[in-house]
Amino acid sequence: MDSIFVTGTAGAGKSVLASRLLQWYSDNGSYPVSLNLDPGAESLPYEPDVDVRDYVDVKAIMEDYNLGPNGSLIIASDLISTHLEEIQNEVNELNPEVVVIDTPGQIELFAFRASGPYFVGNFLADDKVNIFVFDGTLVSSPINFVSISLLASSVMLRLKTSQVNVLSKSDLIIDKLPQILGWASSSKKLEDSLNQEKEAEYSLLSKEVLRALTMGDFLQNLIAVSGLTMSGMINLVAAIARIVSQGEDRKD
Ligand SMILES: Nc1nc2c(ncn2[C@@H]2O[C@H](COP(=O)(O)OP(=O)(O)O)[C@@H](O)[C@H]2O)c(=O)[nH]1
Ligand SMILES: [Mg+2]
Repeated sequence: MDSIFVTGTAGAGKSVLASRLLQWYSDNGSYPVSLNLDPGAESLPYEPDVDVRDYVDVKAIMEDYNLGPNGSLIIASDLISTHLEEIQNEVNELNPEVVVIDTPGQIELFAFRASGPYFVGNFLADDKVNIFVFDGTLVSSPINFVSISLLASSVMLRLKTSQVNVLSKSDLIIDKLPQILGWASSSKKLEDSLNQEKEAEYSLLSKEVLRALTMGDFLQNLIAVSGLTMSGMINLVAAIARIVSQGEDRKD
């Protein structure tokens, strides 16, 4: 069994992408299982096979601890890893070839607190990959692009897994797509665009961040996908297959 975690900022399109991956794998003869790790999810675009909400109840935490929704979500996210064993058992019983794992809406609750990295590190699977979703509608300026690239790199350092970076909602940003993909593949192009920015201070800071990311070899290609049209899904699945061992089997 291989595991594919889907992470990214709130609203980036994680859940939609998870649903599309599940669909793609089952349409192509694999047996995928969905695992929802977002205790705050109100509705999901797929039917979770295994669901953290069966173990962690955000509304009950609000009442028990007299908390508002944000405080409750923090506790709920911290509780995820305490249910690792039960969740692992549920997944193992289904015996899938691949498990697609949707993560909490807010990336900071998952990647930057202890629970998420613990869960990722201790969840048992043959191979693990993290898909980090760049929200296509957030990265239209070079300064935003650098910020999200820094976040993607921090998440990779926190989760310590192989990572595939994805640009979501490509159907909404068709005109901008060549430029954004250009930034991802060439730090020179990104620097050129930063040089044209009017906000000199932000631009300078972004250039310093870009330099650090380039030196650390953190900049990765982006795979543009659309959850609406399914465009780019083949490229994404191929990139995942290059990382997880199951890719060898699927080529047969
Ligand atoms: N047009 C378009 N909308 C998308 C796409 N992916 C997600 N969305 C929309 O973006 C919003 C947030 O998506 P969701 O998957 O719930 O984000 P999450 O918070 O990262 O799980 C929803 O309204 C989705 O319908 C996409 O590829 N194209
Ligand atoms: Mg979601």
